[in-house]
Amino acid sequence: MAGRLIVVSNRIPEGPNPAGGLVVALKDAITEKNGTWIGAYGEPGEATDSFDELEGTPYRRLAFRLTAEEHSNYYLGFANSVLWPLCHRRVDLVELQPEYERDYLSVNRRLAAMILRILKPDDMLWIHDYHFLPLAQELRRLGVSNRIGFFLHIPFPSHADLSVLPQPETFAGWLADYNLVGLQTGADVARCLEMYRADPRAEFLPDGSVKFGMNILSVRSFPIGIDVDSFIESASRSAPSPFGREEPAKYIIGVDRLDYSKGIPNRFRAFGRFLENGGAEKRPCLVQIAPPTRERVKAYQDITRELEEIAGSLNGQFATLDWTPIRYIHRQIEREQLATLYRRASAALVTSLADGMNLVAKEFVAAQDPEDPGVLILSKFAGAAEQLTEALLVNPYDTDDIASAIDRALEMPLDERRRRHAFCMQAVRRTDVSLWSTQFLRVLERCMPTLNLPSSM
Ligand code: ADQ
Repeated sequence: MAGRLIVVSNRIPEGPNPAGGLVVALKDAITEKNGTWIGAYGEPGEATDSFDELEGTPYRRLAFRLTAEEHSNYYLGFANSVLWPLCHRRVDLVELQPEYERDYLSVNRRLAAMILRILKPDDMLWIHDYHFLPLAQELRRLGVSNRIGFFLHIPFPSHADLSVLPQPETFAGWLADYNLVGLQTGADVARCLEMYRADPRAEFLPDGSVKFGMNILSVRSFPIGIDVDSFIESASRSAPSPFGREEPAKYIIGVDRLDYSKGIPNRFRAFGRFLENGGAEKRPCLVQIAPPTRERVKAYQDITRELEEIAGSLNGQFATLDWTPIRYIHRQIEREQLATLYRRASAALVTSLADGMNLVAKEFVAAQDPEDPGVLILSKFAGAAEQLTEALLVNPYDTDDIASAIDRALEMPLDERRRRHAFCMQAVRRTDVSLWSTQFLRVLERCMPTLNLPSSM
């Protein structure tokens, strides 16, 4: 491919070596293709109409700033109080406010105009996530016919949930101006195609792509993964215990952003049930690492309080002088420490109520000692369950199901642990993050180019 690669994501990678998964996934591709990364940066301030160029990376970084109002309405509002709950089956938490959608559209429009000024005819664009669903439509309105790919990191909403939006049909229109829409799983692709099947404007072509107006859209799954070798390397270094002298004899690990979609209260309750059912005699500890996010959104304040209450009450009920059942750490920790924590754990609990993929599940598998691996307990509603079918799959809404999986994980014989781990490890390798980005870009390059006419004015 001759053209450059332009990546757009919510936050621009900060500093020369940020550890985030997306940066690791795209750093090589973007550096090789003389690429540019576009994203928001800094604190809200003056609106910018042209990009600020940031120095210090092998690829070009162009940053834009949101105003305080845009941050409230576009980011905390439409993106995180409408689209996030909608895509995570929490329509009860959707907050519809006209100014949210207004600013969501205007930020995307402004960004499209800024991108137009730096775009060359053979550049390829890769847009990431729900913050930018209408970006291709805005670019097409400006006459852009470059190939544009989109990847949705979170679950694709069901047709029924979409009807919560005041104009549900806009969703199909937004996506229809991309050439390729990448989703995490086969189930996401099925929901997306169900949306187009119900839309009279869409027509299915024999190869399964969707014709919508003048555009032809491909919808495919590209399950995201981790940088497997570097994670194995971090985990197998003989690092000192992150607990110092306070390491529990046996512990189960949970690592999540503090988000209601991750099912952490259900996990705590199930751990309580396991303790009640006789598990307390084994004195295991649940180590939960959950840094806060989106603290200005009420649903996030509510879950923070709820978790503190459950953890406090279970510790009150079961703790002894030398054993605290739940250790709840409310902050970010270093990646190296995280790898060591995973490796020393007897099991991991991933109990998302809905989750695009869940990289913690893959990190935990990669971090294990294959000779004596820990057991992954995984929600069947996390995208990762489509690949990690030999994890102990649980229904996160069923407290008893999770409680008995905890018991089973802690009692599992070594040969069964090895067998399940080897299977999961193969799946983790098959979805290594470098393959993920290479495959997406290869398919995007082969997509039919767009005629220079917007499909949905
Ligand atoms: P997230 O919802 O952020 O991502 P996840 O896939 O689990 O969820 O990734 C979280 C990352 O943050 C992991 O790499 C994890 O190690 C790290 N992390 C979490 N808590 C941490 C802590 N306390 N300290 C340090 N690191 C921590 C969204 C979607 C997911 C999808 C990803 C990638 O919601 O479903 O898998 O994007 O597409």
